Amino acid sequence: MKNSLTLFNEIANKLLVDEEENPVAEFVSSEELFKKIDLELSENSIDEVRFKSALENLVLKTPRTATNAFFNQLFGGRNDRAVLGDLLAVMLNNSTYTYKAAGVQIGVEKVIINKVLQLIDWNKDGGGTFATGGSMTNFMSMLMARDAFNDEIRVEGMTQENLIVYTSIESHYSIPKNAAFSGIGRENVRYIAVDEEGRMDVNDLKQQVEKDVQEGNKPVLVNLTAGTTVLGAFDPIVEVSEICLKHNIWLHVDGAYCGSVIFSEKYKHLIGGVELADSFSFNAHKMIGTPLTCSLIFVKNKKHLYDSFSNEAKYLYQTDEDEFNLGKTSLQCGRRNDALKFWTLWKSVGTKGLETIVDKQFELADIARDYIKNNDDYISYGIEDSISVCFNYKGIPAQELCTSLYEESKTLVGYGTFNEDEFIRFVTINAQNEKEDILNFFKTLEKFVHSKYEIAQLS
Ligand code: ABU
Repeated sequence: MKNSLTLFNEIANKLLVDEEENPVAEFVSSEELFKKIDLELSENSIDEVRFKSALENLVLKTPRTATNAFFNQLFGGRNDRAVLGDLLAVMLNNSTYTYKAAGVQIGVEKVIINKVLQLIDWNKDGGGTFATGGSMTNFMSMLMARDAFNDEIRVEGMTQENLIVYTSIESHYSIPKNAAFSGIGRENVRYIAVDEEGRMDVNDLKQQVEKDVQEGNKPVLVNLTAGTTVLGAFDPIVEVSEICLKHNIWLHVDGAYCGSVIFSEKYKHLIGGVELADSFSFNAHKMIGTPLTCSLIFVKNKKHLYDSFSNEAKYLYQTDEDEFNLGKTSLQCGRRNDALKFWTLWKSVGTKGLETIVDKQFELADIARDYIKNNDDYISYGIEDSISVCFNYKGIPAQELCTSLYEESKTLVGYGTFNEDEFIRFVTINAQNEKEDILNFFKTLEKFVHSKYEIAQLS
């Protein structure tokens, strides 16, 4: 039997070669999935030839998120050095809850957390940890906000108090879900209006908070977004922090999408004032380009992580201090090592290299915006200083166009809405792309529209 690593190399190489020629995988509809792909699990083992062929087929038919034709989501590309780290993490298979089980890998996580804390100026009392995604880091912030408001809730359960959470109408859908999970309740989420560029309207927030205070409700959390999912807008941190300070409300900055601007001299002003928040999160699997998932949350005072997430467990914590038993500040128990892929990348390119990765995405977005501005067939719906480039082409409904491009295996791009408008959301998050990849996207789109809509109408 062939060693599985040899098999991995053979299949991975085949994928790399195929991706060059076919950046979009053949479309397999959900209706046809089980007919077209051999996914069946049988009673008995199968021979190596059939196993390899089933695996190869599965890999080659899987949607390609690492190529220069994937602009659909808030991640993309394949960073070699980060992939190396993740492969090693799988080989090592540590669980990062204790020093005993993870040893030097705990150091990997701590060094990343400490470096980022320095960037925010939270290195004195601050702390941080990794979670399974942006929804979970938002959840952690909500739990810490709840417990900071009333530290008996985690002991006695929810009291009669109406705890209130504020977030903009453009924020991530995890906020109402997390309000349900945390016992705060979906109905206690106040959706704050945004301005014409998708940023939280500070006056609306102020009025809502004051109304709640007058009515005897208890404001506990304001969730700001650094990079809204559709437009990529950044909420105003400094002004909101004044409201939070006045009413003693926890301020979280959800930078899952674009919080990584913290690494860029040119763009870090977009999260200016982040040090005024109580917690801040970002996903390195988004702008930094590590494999999924690599989500980090930071707090100004690490006491809150311990207050909300630690629990004694004699069968687990048997050596070393809390400081090195990272399970004491984590939402999870068993926890995969998501830090190593970030570390291998950071170690190899340096902090300057991370900055280049972030800046490149804005450069690519500027190229796309210029193209749109200089071509009358496009209408722009986006904002500047964003890596989500939003537009429509020749008045074709965005949903229809994105779905056709997908089903005909041309390119993967999604659509979004803001106010009354629906448009294509083209995300330039793959820092391995170059100008020609961006221009190729537009060429592909135009050629597709020409053959599907224009020639078809003539004939
Ligand atoms: N946090 C996931 C957002 C997904 C998307 O809008 O592409």
